[in-house]
Amino acid sequence: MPHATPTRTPELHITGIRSHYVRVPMRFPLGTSAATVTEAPLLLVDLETREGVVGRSYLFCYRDSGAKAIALILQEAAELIRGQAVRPVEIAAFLARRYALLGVTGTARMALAALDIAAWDALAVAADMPLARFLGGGAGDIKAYNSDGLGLMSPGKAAEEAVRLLEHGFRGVKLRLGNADASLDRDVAVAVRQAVGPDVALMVDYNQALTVSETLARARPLEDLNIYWIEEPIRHADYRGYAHLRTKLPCPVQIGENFDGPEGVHDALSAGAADMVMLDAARIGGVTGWMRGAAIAAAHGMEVSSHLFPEISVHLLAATPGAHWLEYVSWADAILQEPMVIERGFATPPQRPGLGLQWCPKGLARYRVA
Ligand code: SMN
Ligand code: MG
Repeated sequence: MPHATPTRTPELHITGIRSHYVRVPMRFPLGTSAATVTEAPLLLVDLETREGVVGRSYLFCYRDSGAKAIALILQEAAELIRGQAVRPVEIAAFLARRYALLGVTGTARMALAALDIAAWDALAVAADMPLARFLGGGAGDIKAYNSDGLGLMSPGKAAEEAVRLLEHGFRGVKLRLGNADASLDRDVAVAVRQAVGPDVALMVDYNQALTVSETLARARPLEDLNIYWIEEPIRHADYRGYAHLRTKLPCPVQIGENFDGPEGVHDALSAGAADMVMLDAARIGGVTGWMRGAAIAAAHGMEVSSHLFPEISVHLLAATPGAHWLEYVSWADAILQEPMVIERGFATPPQRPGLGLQWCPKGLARYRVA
């Protein structure tokens, strides 16, 4: 049989970026020790190319001002790379220099990450492959915990919500703690453990609310609750503090959603600051940053979980050695044509080309911020 001649995908070139800011009400409002979020400020990004391929990504921007600042930086960055070939590694290096004086951190980091993710999406779409496979990963099942809701709330409410969150077969939930009253933290954790039973993974997240000594004091009464991991109890970059806590706490220390680029993974792990890490596709620097961060984590033998953006993270975890848990949130459902599906508590990258993101016109019209 004659071989089919492979068709060569033409190189793509950037013509511009469009972003859409939407504020989507959350099914389960999220009260953390830092702030309460009731609407998800999402920035949806389209990277347009001369060849007609559109690459997409989206960001959760935490606050209204975050979305506005990121949109502004994205527009400026798009001007800087207009006409360039879609080569994410080269673009990342180019923009890192252009933004070095402002600082590639915070909102600037997130803007460049959105661009990077959209650029990788465009390449995978052009190659007609799911991003997971384009990155050399499989279609593997990734276990997912339900991270909707379970913010700071009363023990009764938390117990009720935890049970609802286990629908669709989830085998894990994450409870936010860091109440001013330490005994309330303990009561809520006990109520949730009782409600979900002994076999569900129960993570706790303090969002940097505590000091080292407060963490030790609050962890002691949780000892018999079989906590799966304790997340960000102290300031995110206090790696010495985390290294100390690891030797004293009865459960694994999880950090990483605030790693500022792959260098953050290196700094934290060489300081012995974590038992496991979770990468945030935006703060780690998009797909390019994630792959580097995942490689560093792999060199330390770490398990790698994801932070938010489940539709994007599922592809990245499928290409990550030591892939651990996907953090599932439903926040983007209302603006997606095909919202993420979790089956029996597992996530699988969709077989559509690229990330498989298509904006739902109705959702866009309804939740768009003028
Ligand atoms: C979190 C994420 C997004 C907004 C607030 C809090 C939290 C998590 O730290 O890990 O889910
Ligand atoms: Mg967290």
